[in-house]
Amino acid sequence: MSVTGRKLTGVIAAVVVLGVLIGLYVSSWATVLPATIPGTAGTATAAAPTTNLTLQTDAAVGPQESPARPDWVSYLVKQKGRWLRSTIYRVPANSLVHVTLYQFDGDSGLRNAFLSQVQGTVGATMNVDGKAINHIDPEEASHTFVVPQLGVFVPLPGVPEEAKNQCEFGPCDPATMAHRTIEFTFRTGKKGRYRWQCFVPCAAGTYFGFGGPMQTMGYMDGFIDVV
Ligand SMILES: [Cu+2]
Repeated sequence: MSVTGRKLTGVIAAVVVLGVLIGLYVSSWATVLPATIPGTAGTATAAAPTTNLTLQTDAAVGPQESPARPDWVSYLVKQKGRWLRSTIYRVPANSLVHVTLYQFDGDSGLRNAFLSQVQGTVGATMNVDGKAINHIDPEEASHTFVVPQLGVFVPLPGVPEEAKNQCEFGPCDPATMAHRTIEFTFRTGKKGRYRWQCFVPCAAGTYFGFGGPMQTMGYMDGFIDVV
């Protein structure tokens, strides 16, 4: 084989190896999914059976739930008294889902003010710290809980900067740390997998705030498995 031929073979081999490595990286990134967490049975109403979901949002998820990315912003879900980092929830079809969400993060503001309106929840309303409201100030938004296919849009107001006992990293404790409590109920329809996500550019230090935890499954977006 000529020198050129050998060089060419070497380059082709290197390109193939690199391609395989990139493929493996992308497939592992795309398939490492958090565990599916079932909602817990709530009190059924006359309208439909009810499932409860208890969530929190943290400015930094902390080393316990994300050893590789402890400083990423994240949602956590409560299961059997413990906070876990998962954004995949299982709830029954044609039922009501009652969400209690403890918001520990400060505000980043919404880029699209339209999303500061509560939509698609029962009564088109949410409860913030015990008060029923149907919108927030767009600048006040810390995160959103949005299920586009179900038309559910819930903006989450942030914790004021001057609040005492701010949570540094998750899991945060609603009994002792500054937070907002947001409650709302939405109706599921037919069976299927529904994407949900945050729309606030909350990923500090990333491009336009939409990188890292905003585009990695298990932090600021996930699925609702309606079964
Ligand atoms: Cu967010």
